[in-house]
Amino acid sequence: MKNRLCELLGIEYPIIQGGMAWVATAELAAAVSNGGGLGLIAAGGAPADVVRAEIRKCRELTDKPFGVNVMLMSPFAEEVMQVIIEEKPAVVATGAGNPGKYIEPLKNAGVKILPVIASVAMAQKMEKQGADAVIAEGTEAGGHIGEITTICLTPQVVDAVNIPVVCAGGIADKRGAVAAFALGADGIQVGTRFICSDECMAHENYKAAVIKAKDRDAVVTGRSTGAPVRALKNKLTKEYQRLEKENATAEEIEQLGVGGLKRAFLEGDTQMGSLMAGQSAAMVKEIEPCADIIRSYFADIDSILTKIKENTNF
Ligand code: TUI
Repeated sequence: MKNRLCELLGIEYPIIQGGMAWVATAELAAAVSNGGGLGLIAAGGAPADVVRAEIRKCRELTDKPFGVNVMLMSPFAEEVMQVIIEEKPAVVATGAGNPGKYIEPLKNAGVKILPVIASVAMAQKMEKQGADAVIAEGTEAGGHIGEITTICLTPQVVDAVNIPVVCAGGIADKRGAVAAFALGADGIQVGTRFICSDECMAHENYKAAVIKAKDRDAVVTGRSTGAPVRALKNKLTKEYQRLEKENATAEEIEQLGVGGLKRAFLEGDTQMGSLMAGQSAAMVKEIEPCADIIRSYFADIDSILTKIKENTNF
């Protein structure tokens, strides 16, 4: 199903892998790009030299287009953007903020820019400032989240902008992909499902926790500090919730999370590690190669979407 998003990004299937801090390494990004989607290296909170090394590693692993996700709350965001302008990956996706000031320099470097947004106003602002597409991420997603659900956010963003819209948050399988396209999206972004891929470098305990997760296990902490994060319920999230209930200071709460992703990803600490994952974790059942995961989202999807269109008025 080649469409305008595939044309824009030079990919075979309209699927982007979510930019998961720590989890989205060069290996994962390259595997997704080799499978026909767009892989993203997550810069997360990493310094610029680490991101440069990841970009170069990814180039060795794939000759297909790939991107970098820049987490704008990172203290290194500015220097990471500078490295991106020098290294020129095909795409930059941004999260957790407004990338406005970077759009022009990125465009001048020939890098496509896809901001993740969680509201209609932000989508319109990004279009006006020259973004190539937007990734509309619903609250079902993992990690740092907005408030609106995927099913409500996507059609509103589709109606509000003319650039391609990528639907994100809760898309665990082909049913979710069909729903996203029915809502008018041009593509999907998938994060959690790719944690459980052969090529994902996350500790096996992290992958096992995603597979074990049930419907109510992906909980939100940090609402009180204004930076809500969705992760799998464990000792760490319970500790967060206790501190929030006791009205602890933002510093105390934030201190608890320091190093949490590293503990989960590298050490496999499923109790005090931050097992960021979306609500779709409950639908992930097995570890498979990225290429197979991508194919499973798109098998026969054209005929399914054609049938839907024949039977409805949109
Ligand atoms: O960024 C994400 N998800 C993330 S970032 C992350 S790293 C992290 N580590 C520890 C604590 C907190 C974060 C883990 N997961 N998703 C994209 C996303 N962006 N979701 C929501 C937004 C967003 C929110 C506000 C985008 C723009 C925005 O605009 C704010 C403004 O400036 O108006």
